[in-house]
Amino acid sequence: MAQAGDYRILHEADLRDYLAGVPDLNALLGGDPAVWPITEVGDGNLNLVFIVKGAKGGVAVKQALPYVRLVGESWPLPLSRAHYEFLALSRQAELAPGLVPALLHHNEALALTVMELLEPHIIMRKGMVAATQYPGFVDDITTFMARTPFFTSDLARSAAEKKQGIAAFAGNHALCKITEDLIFTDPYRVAEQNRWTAPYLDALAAELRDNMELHVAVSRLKLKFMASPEALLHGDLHTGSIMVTERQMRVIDPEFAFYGPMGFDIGAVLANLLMAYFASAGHERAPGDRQAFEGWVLETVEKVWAEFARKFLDLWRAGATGDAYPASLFAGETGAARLEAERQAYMQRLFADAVGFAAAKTIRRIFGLAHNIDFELIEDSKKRAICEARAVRLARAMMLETAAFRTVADVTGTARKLRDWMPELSD
Ligand code: SR1
Ligand code: MG
Repeated sequence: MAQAGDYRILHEADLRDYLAGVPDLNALLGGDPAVWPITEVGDGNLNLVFIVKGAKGGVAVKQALPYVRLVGESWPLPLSRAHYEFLALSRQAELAPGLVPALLHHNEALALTVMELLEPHIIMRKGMVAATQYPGFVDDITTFMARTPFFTSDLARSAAEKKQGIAAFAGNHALCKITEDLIFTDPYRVAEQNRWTAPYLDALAAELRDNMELHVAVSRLKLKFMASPEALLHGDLHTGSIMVTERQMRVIDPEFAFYGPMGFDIGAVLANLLMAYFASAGHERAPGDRQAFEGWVLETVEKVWAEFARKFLDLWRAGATGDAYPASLFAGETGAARLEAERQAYMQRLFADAVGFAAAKTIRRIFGLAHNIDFELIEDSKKRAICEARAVRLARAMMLETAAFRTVADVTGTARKLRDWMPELSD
């Protein structure tokens, strides 16, 4: 793992020399290293990301900074996150082949990873702001969402293997702490880094600070996040961590990976689609001009859950090689029927977890430190606040009345009804 002292931030000239000095990368890039264009393109919150192009090919290079890029050196952050990201990408590549970028090179000391350059893929969030539909997305994301947790869970692994998995990621606690603070705590208290579309959302922000029922609900979710190592999670599975073309998808950036509750990643995907839906009205150039896109988003929310559940259950029915639910306890027809009922109950519990986590993921993007471009690119702040208030209304209900959302159609139906709801704003 990266050691203090061995590490240095690689600026353009250093990076050029470094890549030229790695024979495989030099050959892959090709031509004269002196003329390789190198562009820093990182627009995430934590790291440096470079695109390097040679005569023959290109690569993406990611280097962890020893601090949070979004905030600066006043917020130090361990370089070891690059180790966990590399480890997670390696596991995900085995479990969900072709759905993460190919790994080309890793340097632990420099906290640096070189990956396949994804072209012409773009960050899905950006595409959705432009109202682009992605017909290949559901199949790819649900394969990733089903296979990576299933094959790292007690349903597929022996107790010993599972605990080794937990141990391998247990050191990534600084990244978990970011989630624990920024998602499950800060939006519900006075925190220096909180921000929202003021003054319009002032009353909603105050409600988050004062509503004890919300504090209980979000604290239950926080505990579940901290104390339920069900499977290997991506840990930050929003639409900014997904690169797409119309037909292809790759999941990137698993630096928040750890063993946690499966519903957290599922909730992240659902929440980010729902936020794209609510933000869409704010990007209209003419009334109704994004209707087809909005219909596709809600259909996608429904299909993501349905396809995820189908694929996960298929894996469980076909390959329950783990120590949970021993076959010897479910013998015969009665046992098979009881086990199937148990699987259905498991999925219902997982859905409820996803609904709760989706709510928390939405609220943090509107009142916490890290916002998203879905809303941020709506220039007119009153318009933005209206879109955000609709998303918050759904999220608030999902957090406080989780059991009322029995099916994914309950979620999309409520979202649809809120599409044109006019909130009362502060002024
Ligand atoms: C300080 S990091 C803020 C956020 O950026 C990452 O993408 C995670 O979502 C994290 O919560
Ligand atoms: Mg990221």
